[in-house]
Amino acid sequence: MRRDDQQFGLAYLDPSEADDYLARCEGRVLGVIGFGRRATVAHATVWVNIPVLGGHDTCLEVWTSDAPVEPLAYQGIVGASDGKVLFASLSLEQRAGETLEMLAAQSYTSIFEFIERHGYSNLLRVWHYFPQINDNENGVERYRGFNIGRHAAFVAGGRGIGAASVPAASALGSDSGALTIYFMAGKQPGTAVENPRQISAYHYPKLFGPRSPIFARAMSATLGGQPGFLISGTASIVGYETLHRGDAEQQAAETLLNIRTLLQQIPHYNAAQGRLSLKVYLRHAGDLEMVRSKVQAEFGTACVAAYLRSDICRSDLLLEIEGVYFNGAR
Ligand code: 3EB
Repeated sequence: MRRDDQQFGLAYLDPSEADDYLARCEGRVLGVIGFGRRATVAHATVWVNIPVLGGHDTCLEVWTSDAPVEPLAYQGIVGASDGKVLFASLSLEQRAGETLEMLAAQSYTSIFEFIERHGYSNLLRVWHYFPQINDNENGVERYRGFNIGRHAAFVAGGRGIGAASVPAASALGSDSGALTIYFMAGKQPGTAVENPRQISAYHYPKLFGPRSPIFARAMSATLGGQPGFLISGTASIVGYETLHRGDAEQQAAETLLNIRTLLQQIPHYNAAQGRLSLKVYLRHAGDLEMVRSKVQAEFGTACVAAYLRSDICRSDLLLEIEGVYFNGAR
């Protein structure tokens, strides 16, 4: 049923589909992330507590390689690598007296150590989830505190903050649980792609926090021999400002225009032949039907999309969409 289970790629699956899929991909599974209600899965799964919208209780994000993988584990980070890329995750529980800033710095420091130790030093894509993203902690919004810690780890790790060293990313609020991060890193670097409609996030003015977020709008990389394109969390931001405050419909249109603009940056983009998967985060579940119809109108039914209920890192953003595009023969 899945067209891409022999290739490098990802699928969003219901638990009822997952066992067969995982059996077909045995030995090639890079990672499984579960959203929504916990279910029994025939593979180690990282759980993120954000509700799944659209009728299913659970959504499993399954990343597979076209080649055999081997497991990796070191100091609380677990994952797998296929010889070209590594996929791994970590969860850090926030204890009394700790701030999210501290956890962010610790996580990134461990991630850099992990990828360098295993020889995959190029961070390509990072996903972050943590609770109360828009709440205050010690006088600073938790997301902004997260940015301070991430920035400190980049500096301490001797990593530059620019096109050559910044991964694609997303950062979303979860309903509860630890700071959960999963990531992909390559032996070879990818190529960071920016959106000409937007200021690079790492150049955001201080208005959005003392330290800018560190991510590229997208990352172009060869994955399993195919040209791949990893699109960061994308929202209704033009320049550095949120547009259409309070209007989810216009935010959806602006977000889709930003995604289309990113896809147009890559020479291999082929709307008819490529495979596009989107993960759509909605602050308000009630916007599901409206956003889904806009996504379908923009990308058609060939685009696979998962819909989740989540807080977004700026309190005036009502939705955010991330994506993965492959131009590979089916
Ligand atoms: C934005 O464009 C929206 O902090 O890693 C999108 C993707 C966003 C990644 C991050 C934040 C991050 O600024 C927010």
